[in-house]
Amino acid sequence: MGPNLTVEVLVTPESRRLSMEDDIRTGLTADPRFIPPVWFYDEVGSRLFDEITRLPEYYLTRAERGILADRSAEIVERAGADTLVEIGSGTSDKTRLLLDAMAAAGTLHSVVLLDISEEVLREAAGQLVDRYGVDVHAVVGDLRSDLDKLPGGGRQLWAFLGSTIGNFGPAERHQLLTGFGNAMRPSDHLLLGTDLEKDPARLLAAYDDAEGVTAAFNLNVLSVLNDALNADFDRQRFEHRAVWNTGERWIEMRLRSREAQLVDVGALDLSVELGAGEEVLTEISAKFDRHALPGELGAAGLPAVASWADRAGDFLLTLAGSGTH
Ligand code: SAH
Ligand code: AVI
Repeated sequence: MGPNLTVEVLVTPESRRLSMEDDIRTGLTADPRFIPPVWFYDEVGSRLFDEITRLPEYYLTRAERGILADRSAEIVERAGADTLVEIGSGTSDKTRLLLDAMAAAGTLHSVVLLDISEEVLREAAGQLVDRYGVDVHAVVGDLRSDLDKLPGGGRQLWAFLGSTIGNFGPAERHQLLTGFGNAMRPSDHLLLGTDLEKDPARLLAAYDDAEGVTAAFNLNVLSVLNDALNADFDRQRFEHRAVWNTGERWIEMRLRSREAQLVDVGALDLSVELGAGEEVLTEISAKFDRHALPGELGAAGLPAVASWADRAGDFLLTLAGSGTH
């Protein structure tokens, strides 16, 4: 029998709509208003993110890929895993470096992928089956609620790459990491990618690129809400903003209303009155202190085992165990 591709859909169109309605009602009636970043990733948003990863200003993906190119054999050996579980997998592009290393070591048995973005997930999963000839179990789900529904089995290396962990605030981050620890078994490991603190000018350029791809990615969330919730956001009346929050050590992406306006969200029966210059927070992207990270992981029951930075010190990969419970 050949390798199997299984696609399990935990987020149905109906449950996605309910969860979006909940998030958007809460976010657009809050002060200040916000839209959770999970809703960026419809098919267009996922393609735009992929374009971002190739921008000259967006060093994160290149830096992480460089570490993986140099260190995957060592990471895989230390983790001793036969199953790769990738959370928020997207195109799973960099992940191939880990899978190549597992295949070279003769230990690659199967792959599990979890992402909210169904089209991109299906495409990535299909490509991995073809390339590696192993079983791939793709789960369309929400990493905030579905970690415990992932298939067990094998010695697992969980990969949470790209600094996606930074898109969650401190409390949610702790909850998420604790959720990883609870869903993993004692012999499993977590490989966590984190963007490190650096000159704010470089950060601002990475989140406000010259070509305007990040602006298009940010504004696309308005089209997502128009389509899914029958809202009437006019993208022309908003502008992209990237701001470094010095106190919190994170980048904020915001959408600024160019003028006073009334926006209708049909599915929520909600009218939102936005002031001229009012900003809606759409994403935080935290930047990490490599010395504080082991403490944060340890507090979530995930003791750090080893870490690797790129030569420029821009990005960090940390391998953590799950052995404290
Ligand atoms: N891991 C890839 C992609 C990072 S982009 C990389 O390192 O380049 C963030 C990914 O997480 C997207 O593919 C997006 O669809 C997914 N994602 C964001 N929020 C999610 C959520 N709540 N549940 C599941 N997937 C989510
Ligand atoms: C997915 N995530 C880690 C990206 C980031 O850098 O925070 C999303 C992104 N936002 C703007 N550009 C890229």
